[in-house]
Amino acid sequence: MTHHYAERSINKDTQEMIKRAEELGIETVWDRLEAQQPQCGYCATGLSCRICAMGPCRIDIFGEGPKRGVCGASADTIVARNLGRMIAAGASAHSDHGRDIIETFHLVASGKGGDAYEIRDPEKMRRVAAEYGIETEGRDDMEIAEELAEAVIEEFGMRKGKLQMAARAPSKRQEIWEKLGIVPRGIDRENVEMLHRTHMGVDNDYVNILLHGLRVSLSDGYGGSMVATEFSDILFGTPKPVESQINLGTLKADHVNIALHGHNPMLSEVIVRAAQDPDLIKLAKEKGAAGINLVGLCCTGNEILMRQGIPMAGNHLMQELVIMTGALEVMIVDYQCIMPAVTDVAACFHTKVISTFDKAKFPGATHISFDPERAIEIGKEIVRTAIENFPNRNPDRVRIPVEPVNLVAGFSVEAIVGALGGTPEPLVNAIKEGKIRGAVGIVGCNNPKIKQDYGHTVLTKELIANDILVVVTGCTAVADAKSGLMTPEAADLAGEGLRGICKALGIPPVLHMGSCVDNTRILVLLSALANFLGVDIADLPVAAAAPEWYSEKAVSIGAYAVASGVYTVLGTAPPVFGSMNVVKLLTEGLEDAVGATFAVEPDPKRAAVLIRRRIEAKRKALGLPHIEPDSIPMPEPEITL
Ligand code: SF4
Ligand code: MSK
Repeated sequence: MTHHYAERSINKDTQEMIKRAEELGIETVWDRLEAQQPQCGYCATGLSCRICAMGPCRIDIFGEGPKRGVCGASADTIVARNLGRMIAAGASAHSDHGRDIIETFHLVASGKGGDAYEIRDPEKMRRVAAEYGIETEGRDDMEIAEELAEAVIEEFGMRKGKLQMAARAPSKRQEIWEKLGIVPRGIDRENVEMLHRTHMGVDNDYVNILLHGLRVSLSDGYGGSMVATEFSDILFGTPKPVESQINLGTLKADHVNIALHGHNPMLSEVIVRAAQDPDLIKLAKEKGAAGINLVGLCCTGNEILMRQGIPMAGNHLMQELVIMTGALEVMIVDYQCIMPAVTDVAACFHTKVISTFDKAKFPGATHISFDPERAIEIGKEIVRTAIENFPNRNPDRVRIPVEPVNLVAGFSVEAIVGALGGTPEPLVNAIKEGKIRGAVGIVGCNNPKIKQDYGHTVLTKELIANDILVVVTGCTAVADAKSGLMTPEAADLAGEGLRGICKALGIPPVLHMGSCVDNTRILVLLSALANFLGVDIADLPVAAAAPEWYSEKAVSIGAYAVASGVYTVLGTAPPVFGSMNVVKLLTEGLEDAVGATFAVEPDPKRAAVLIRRRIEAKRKALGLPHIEPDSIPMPEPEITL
């Protein structure tokens, strides 16, 4: 095996554990990526199609090979169809998560939530109910909850023409969607329509397919994902700033360690309670442990970090490595972003992987079917399993490589506006004066094709140094926090204007807004800023980036960001380069249609310049003090596709 660990991640904990994997001869995601080389060029450029049994087909745009599939589909059609299906898969994943949350809320509303769940933010519930036109005055919480739950569940496959929460977007944005015919309807409807359109012999017009792709993504952004965020807040509490710690050093050698991995907070919230149960703590002590230690991974980790301050072990590429510490009794998985390989790694240690959702089973894992009506009982059963497994740990194999790093998380829109004194005005004024030049959402995953966290952290540092406020979610948030960027002291790395504001408010220059479904918080914040100024989102000095994305969900997120008017820079190439028409549409044509485009730039220092130029151009258009965009020099590329 080659020793690539220093090139694979910027983080000491990850490097150490990759080294450990090599010592133990355990395969990791990086080894498997290497084994896949060279990856298929047709698939990488979106030019392969296996939609029907006349195929599979592939288009050879460069050589003498076929220019059409068996059915006659062109490169444009095939690339657009593939991208459309990626958006639909990502939107479906988010939205099915949202459906699970709203169904749990419905259970609570109908009095079947047992001891496990309650409405922790009734005020927010009343606000959302009012948006749905539900009478709240003088009514009991549970009565409102039931009516609201039914209205939201109905929206998944609704008959009416528009998702309610799409009305949160500025009116100018809604007019653009109306004009293009992409006002989002029910999530199920948009996704099914995408699968229909991309069936052989239906929609063969790449523009038409991709416009519907935007509509699908909007049904995720203003539907499925927004439902997941809003109703998680209502059920589990709206996040407020909270201190915690991060990296593999959050595992404790003398404790029973349990990692919570995936995306859905329904079970993890219950596990947090079960881990505080005095009987279970007593049992842990009887087994020789000092206590029970919970750590998060990926976005389930973000959910319980934001609301409960549970420490975070790491992001996407660390899920195998956390097991290799030898100190993990149980990894509880729900769904999304869980590599099937975790059970192979767990088999080399005493760690048990427990799958919990019937729609997400993992060969090699123990399956404990989660039922919200028996949530507490199941939560305790899982924690007990972890405790019983503690004596099976081999202390000689335990390696906890680093000390944890501090962080502050929990910046919901409510928390941000609260910190500003109840109105976005101070933020708007700081932007107007140029103390803050703009704001950027950096989101998305890790991808082993990129040195882990390099893209996230370099881009973040470049932006804050230039007085651009950064908000983060998902695995970006984890990356930035591990690098110490999520403490108030990190304000010292910011430019003078941003530094002053962060110091005055006692906040970090990088605000953790949650999990990947919580990108909807960014949509809500942007709408609030645009509405405050009476402009469209596309007029604001803002942008988005996904420097290390890998998942179909990220494609949906990118699409709804652009469809909302936010310029979005991707660090890894989506499979579209087989059609220059599709590339031109995504990187240029969409500007006229929705006021924003995608860009692809693998070098985060160059991505930062693209974003700064965009922000300065928007400042100029708004008549705000600005730097001439073209005067910002573009560095030579250090990283290429
Ligand atoms: Fe080939 Fe057309 Fe079938 Fe795709 S839909 S596999 S291009 S024949
Ligand atoms: S977990 S979707 S790797 S952000 Fe949300 Fe991280 Fe991306 Fe999964």
